[in-house]
Amino acid sequence: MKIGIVCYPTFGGSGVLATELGIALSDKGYEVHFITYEQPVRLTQGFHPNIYFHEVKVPTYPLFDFPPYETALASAMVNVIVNQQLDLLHLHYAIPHASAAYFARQILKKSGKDIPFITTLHGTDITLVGKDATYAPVVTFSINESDAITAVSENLKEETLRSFTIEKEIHVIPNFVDVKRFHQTDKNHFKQMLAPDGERILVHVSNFRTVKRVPDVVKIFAEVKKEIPAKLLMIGDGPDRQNVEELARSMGLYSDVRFLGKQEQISEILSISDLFLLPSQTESFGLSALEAMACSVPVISSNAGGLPEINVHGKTGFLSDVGDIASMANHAISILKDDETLLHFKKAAIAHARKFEKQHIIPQYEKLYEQVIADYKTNRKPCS
Ligand code: GMT
Repeated sequence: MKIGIVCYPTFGGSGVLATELGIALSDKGYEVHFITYEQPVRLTQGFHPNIYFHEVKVPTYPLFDFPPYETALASAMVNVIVNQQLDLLHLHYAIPHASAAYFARQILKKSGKDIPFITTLHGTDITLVGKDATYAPVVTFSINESDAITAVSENLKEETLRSFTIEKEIHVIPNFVDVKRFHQTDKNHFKQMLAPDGERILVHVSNFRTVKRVPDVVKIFAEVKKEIPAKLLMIGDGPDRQNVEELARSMGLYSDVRFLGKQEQISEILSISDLFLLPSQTESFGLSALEAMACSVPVISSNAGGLPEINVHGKTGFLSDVGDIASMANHAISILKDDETLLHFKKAAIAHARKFEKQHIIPQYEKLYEQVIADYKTNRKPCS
């Protein structure tokens, strides 16, 4: 089977998941074609003979204040579908991928070369951006025109049904983790450098957008540090990074907080970490927390969105109300206070993460692909 995957190529969770899915499918013998504007970040690690990357180029012109990416993307989809004889398109993040795919499919119907498309909803395409009136009509239409719709958590499915008029079933296929790549490895020399006096290491990974409430991470850390010697690693970059660096400086914490920026070897950093902090305003799933758990790192998170579906309160970590810094700090201290308790949470974190191992999840996508392709062939209607 030849599958086209359309995603954002950046460090965001939807692009990471799409890339991991493409790699897993190619390992199983599928031919995978990524269609996006840059090489997806996780695709830069190693060569995969069944994976092709098609760059969407968006030419500029003095008339364009906003170069039309969606048009360029739809044209790229048409070219790749025809030239590579794809069987299916799988879109990650609805905007603008689903509407571009609808457009491409309409174009191809004229020549009978049209193929079905599946849209996977990831989070902010529904919870923040998608339901904004600026985009909502196009998002609703193109989700409904998808041949199948998936959501990465039960919570996101419910949120989608609350916010849009959806006429089709939404299949929940949770995100997954490759435990062969994400597991704790011995990086003690590295830990020694960052925490020379045996301090606990707390870590946060995100795109530093407002929705992540990154200032809360620093405030939680400040409370923890009053009780337990600790260091904080901040991984990623984005609009709030500068403010948060300033906050850490103004709170006198800068020597204990390291802003490492975007990193590719996340599992190595997670391997030396004791606790993952994710106090998000909204989070449809929290892939970064799952990757942390796979590396035996317990999670202190908010209880927003789909987070309770992966972080089990009192077992793999703790959940608190959004913005409740005192509660998150107290829970963090309760995990970090002694080695025995920490080890207990670490073991529970990895055990729970294994339920989301890729071999349990990928077959759900494969089954859906086969069904969608078969149904499309049966119900195919020529363009009127
Ligand atoms: O805003 C982000 O966190 C990035 C965003 C994306 O789509 O790139 O992440 C969303 O998709 C991830 C993968 O499915 C989920 O793990 C994240 O929870 C989700 N983010 C939000 O809902 C805020």
